[in-house]
Amino acid sequence: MREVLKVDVITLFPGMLKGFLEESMMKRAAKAGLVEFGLLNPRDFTTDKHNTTDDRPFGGGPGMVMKCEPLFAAIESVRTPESRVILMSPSGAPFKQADAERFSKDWKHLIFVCGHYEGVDQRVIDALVDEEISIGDYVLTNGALSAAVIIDATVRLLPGALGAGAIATEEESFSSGLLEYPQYTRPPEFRGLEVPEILFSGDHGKIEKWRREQALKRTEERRPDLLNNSGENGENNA
Ligand code: 21W
Repeated sequence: MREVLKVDVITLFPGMLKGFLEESMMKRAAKAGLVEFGLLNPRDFTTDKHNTTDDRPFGGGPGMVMKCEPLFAAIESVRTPESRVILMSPSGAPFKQADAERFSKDWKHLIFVCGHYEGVDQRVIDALVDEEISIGDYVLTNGALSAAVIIDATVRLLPGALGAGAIATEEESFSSGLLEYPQYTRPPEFRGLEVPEILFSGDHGKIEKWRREQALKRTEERRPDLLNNSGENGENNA
């Protein structure tokens, strides 16, 4: 049985996460004692009178770099030997479902450090960061929303986080390695738009086979990269 997962987020924009953490499954998981959230603002760890969190890059160049002192102080205020420190960074490793599974199982304390401006002083990364993660190939203004994405994907995997009628992970997209098959519900005809006849056949073997074919066709069309059957995906999309 899992102990409570502590999740701290260090960000200059805690307001971007506050609403998210107080809504929906995050709120429920916290109320149920599965997870405990903390928000820390590096600005609160500054000691100069202007509360400086960033400065110009040595060597020149555009933008600003997040300074060591406030980030070290913020991280060290919550870090224990059991913490995993994760930097949200456009140069990080691409986030995968397997990472969410790992975070939900292997650690009792996650600390997400969100960058801003042009990045974070490398000494923070070298001294305190265990891994760097990106959520995809597009440019955000800061790491706060990316941390929300990781937290959402992780918390829903905590035992007891899904309500009744929880879907087994095995059946889900990205765990099977395929995209999902198309789904339909009542009515059987809407504005002349019909539901595929096979779904009314009652032949569960045939329905299963049709769904697998649909999932495969969709994956070939939209995400051929997922079908690279080398085992590289760590999945079994048969
Ligand atoms: C955007 C930070 C651009 C830095 C060295 C010299 C976290 C993110 C972020 C941001 C730069 C993620 C540079 C997908 C994202 C994030 C803010 C550029 C330029 N470095 N996943 N010059 N996309 N973004 N640094 O943007 O913090 S995870």
